[in-house]
Amino acid sequence: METIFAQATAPVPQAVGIIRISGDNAFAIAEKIIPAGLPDAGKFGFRDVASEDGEKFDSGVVLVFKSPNSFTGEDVVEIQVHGSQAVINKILFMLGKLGARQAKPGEFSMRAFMNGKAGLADLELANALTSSTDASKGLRPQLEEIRNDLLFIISSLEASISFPNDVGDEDSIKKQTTNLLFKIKSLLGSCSKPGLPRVVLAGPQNAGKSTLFNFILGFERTVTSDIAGTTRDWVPQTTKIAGRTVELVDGPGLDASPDTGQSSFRKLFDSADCIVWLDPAAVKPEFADGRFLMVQSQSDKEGFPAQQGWLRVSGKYGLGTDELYKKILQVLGQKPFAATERQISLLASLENSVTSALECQTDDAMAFELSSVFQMVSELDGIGASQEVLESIFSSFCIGK
Ligand SMILES: Nc1nc2c(ncn2[C@@H]2O[C@H](COP(=O)(O)OP(=O)(O)OP(=O)(O)O)[C@@H](O)[C@H]2O)c(=O)[nH]1
Ligand SMILES: [Mg+2]
Repeated sequence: METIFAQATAPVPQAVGIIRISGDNAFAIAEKIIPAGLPDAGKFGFRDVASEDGEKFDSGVVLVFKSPNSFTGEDVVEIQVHGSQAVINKILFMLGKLGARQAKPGEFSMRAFMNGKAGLADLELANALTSSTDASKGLRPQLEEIRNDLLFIISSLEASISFPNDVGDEDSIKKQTTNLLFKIKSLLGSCSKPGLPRVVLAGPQNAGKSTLFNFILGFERTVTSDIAGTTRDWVPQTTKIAGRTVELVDGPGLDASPDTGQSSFRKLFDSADCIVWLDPAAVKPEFADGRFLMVQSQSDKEGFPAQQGWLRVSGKYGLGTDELYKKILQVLGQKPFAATERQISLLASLENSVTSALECQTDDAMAFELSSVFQMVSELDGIGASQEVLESIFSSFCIGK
């Protein structure tokens, strides 16, 4: 394969900058800028990095990986120099002059995938996980299990179609398919989106959202006042709630009418993992779902009798907040698998298709429906995905990955 190169670290001031070179000529090209020669494959060494005319750019650690024992599966050289962007740019420029090509976004990962070094589900996740998250397990083992179950069910169906007199246990096929559906449902239920869980404080104007926001953070992040409509925009802040890191969002006042749910706020609500709905008067919004916690705010004030099903909290004095934190953690749950939006929506389609397969009246129809499910599993872990699909997924990665 054509030799590609890129800076694998972000172009920001930092102690170390890493340059990655991968492809058929990676060793030959790297040798031209490392006068003392490359360390042996699988080893690393401290080397000067210099131009072909002997101008020394820097010195650093050089790592050599011989195909197939590298991230991409190709010959790879990694050069770790000091983080000066000027020096790194000079080295990148030299590599271009020596016949290597600047990698496209995600091209290293795409080569790793093409060479069977990693599954798409894991690479995609690894990319998404760069924003920190507590969930860290990939989907690959679960997908493999689903794939094996599917293969078994489809081949049992094929056998029953071809030899109707010999194989006749339709109930067992249905049972296995029902089990498969259960596995998909539970996998979907245990997937969280990468990134921090998002907790949104919402409710009518003057409900006390910003006051509670500031109380949770422990400092005056947003302005509070008795003028309705003080907060005009969404204010996100990373913080800890009972030990769990979350993105807490304070927002402008909303009313509880159904229209509110249709408005542009809907987008933020859709992306929220938990919505704390504050209202001293305890008017429940019609669009509340399982992610909503109903909170009667300003509970220290008189005049708002307690309502059933509502927590009572005073952001001003911190009353009821421990109970609120507990409930927030319950809504967030602990989801062991992180997945991207694409993976979650494909898993949801899997669930729908297996449900339809179970409703099929004939073995033929069921086998047909399940083969489409098989295609979807392939798309999830990348096996059988078209070149265009792969390119579009990997192009969302950073250069250098
Ligand atoms: N007594 C009491 N007053 C509160 C409490 N929470 C908020 N307030 C007061 O209620 C008024 C509105 O509070 P904010 O926190 O600004 O309300 P908000 O929901 O952010 O309002 P908008 O940003 O305008 O939508 C302020 O005068 C606060 O001091 C509370 O728990 N107890
Ligand atoms: Mg406010």
